[in-house]
Amino acid sequence: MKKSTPINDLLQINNFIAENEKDDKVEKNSKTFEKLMFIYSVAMKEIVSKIELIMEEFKVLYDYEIIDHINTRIKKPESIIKKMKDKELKPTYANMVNNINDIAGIRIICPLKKDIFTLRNLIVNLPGIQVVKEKDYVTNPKKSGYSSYHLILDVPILLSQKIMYVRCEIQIRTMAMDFWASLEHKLKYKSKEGISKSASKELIKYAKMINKIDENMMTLKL
Ligand code: 0O2
Repeated sequence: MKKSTPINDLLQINNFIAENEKDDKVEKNSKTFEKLMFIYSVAMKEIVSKIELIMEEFKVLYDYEIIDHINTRIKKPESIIKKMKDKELKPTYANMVNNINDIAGIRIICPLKKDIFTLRNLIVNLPGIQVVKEKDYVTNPKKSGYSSYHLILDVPILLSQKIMYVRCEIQIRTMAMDFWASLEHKLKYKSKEGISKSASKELIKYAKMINKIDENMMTLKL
């Protein structure tokens, strides 16, 4: 009888980049890029299915909608290259897989601020998940007013009986935080000069108002 392959071998994402290609410039039409994006999308689906299970569990067992909705995206090649440039890195395959943490991006939108922390605790304790980095912009918003909880995770996926850890970014925020971040993001990218000083000031003011609303919403019984 044929012996089954053990699942304890680890596969590295770097294995999918040929040795002589590691320092090559990222080329969006290459087979290598296609393979890497496939791996990121598998990891993204894997973690999303686990989060959806948490969502269903809360709905069915506790009659509570802890998640309003989940958005996912694979970062566009142009944005990956721009981010490497902003980080003053050469746009190579090796730099891409080693330094860009949000190629697979998941955004969880929940009703209340307290849901963010409940979800954070459940996600970091999921079996197999490795936490690389956390940024709590909910407790400490960014200077811009931006508020969200960021988790950088290594998510295990199974490929041909081998486990590979793939980096994903999860952003968790309330509906109100998402409203602010989406509009601010649009404003930022609309003009080359970015947001004017006076608009920035207004946005900081609105972020504070939104934080107040999020706090007050928690006093209502949902
Ligand atoms: P996009 O287009 O949303 O993908 P890291 O390398 O992971 O340690 P990183 O990614 O440089 O750190 O920084 P950070 O602060 O964790 O931000 C990552 C993402 O958070 C951004 O991705 C945005 O999605 C969001 N974000 C951060 N700051 C702001 C802000 O001031 N306003 C808004 N609207 N979003 C913000 P990208 O790649 O910049 O953009």
